[in-house]
Amino acid sequence: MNILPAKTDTRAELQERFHRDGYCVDDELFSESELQEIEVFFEDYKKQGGKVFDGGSSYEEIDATQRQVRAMHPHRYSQRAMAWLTNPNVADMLKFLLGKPALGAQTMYYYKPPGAKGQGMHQDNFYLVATPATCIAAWTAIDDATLENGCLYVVPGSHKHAISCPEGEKAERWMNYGDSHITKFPRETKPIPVPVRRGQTMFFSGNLIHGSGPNRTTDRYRRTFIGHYVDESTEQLGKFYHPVVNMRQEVVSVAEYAGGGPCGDGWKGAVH
Ligand SMILES: O=C(O)CCC(=O)C(=O)O
Repeated sequence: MNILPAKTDTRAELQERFHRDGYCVDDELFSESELQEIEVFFEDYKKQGGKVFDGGSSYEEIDATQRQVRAMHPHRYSQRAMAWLTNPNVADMLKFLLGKPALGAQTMYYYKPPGAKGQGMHQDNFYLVATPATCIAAWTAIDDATLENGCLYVVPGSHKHAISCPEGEKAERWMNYGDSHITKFPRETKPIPVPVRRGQTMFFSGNLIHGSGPNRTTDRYRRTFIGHYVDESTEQLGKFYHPVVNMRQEVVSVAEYAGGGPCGDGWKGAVH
């Protein structure tokens, strides 16, 4: 049985943890009625085969055989998803953690149904290639996320490591969590699970090594609304993450990443 964390930490403690470990978990940034709205919206979206937005479908089946499904970039098609990306409480916490206003770059919704496999261990900024500062995620649980239904795992402190670039063909399977291009895990620090309650938001650095466990239950989804952000000083960002918006929902100009970073000129980022 998982013990889920209760709300106890001050903002200053969360900030300290974020800088020390690369992540922290905050509570109640979304109201219960907003959580219900998100839940209903994405259930409807799934029922309609991802065709409920103006602008077309963005419902993505990552791996049909593993029942791993997610919606990609819903904020581009829905004003409501844009409002969740720019939620004032999330924006305020991001500004507190980053020391600068945040810009929104990506939204996703993971359904993670019973039987879904996990997400391979990775660092988000390998994909977003935000420079000079790394990206940050705000990952909000719509269901309690536990060891049984596939909560996130993180390597605390790994945000202080550089981005790991793929080395050769061999991808390591890390436990049951799917393929990962990261072949050299910082072995001195083991990944740890981060169970969270419905409505808690986990913030984590774009350099933090993280993934998620499989959903081993037969009857519980592990749904999550995720926003990926960069800070206002960002000069370049991978081409899959434009347009970029500020927290007033205005499009702001950020150049497309031109290559030449830690993984070489050929690497221009990817859909994450
Ligand atoms: O929710 C998951 O299982 C993985 C999410 C993730 O890797 C991310 O948001 O960067």
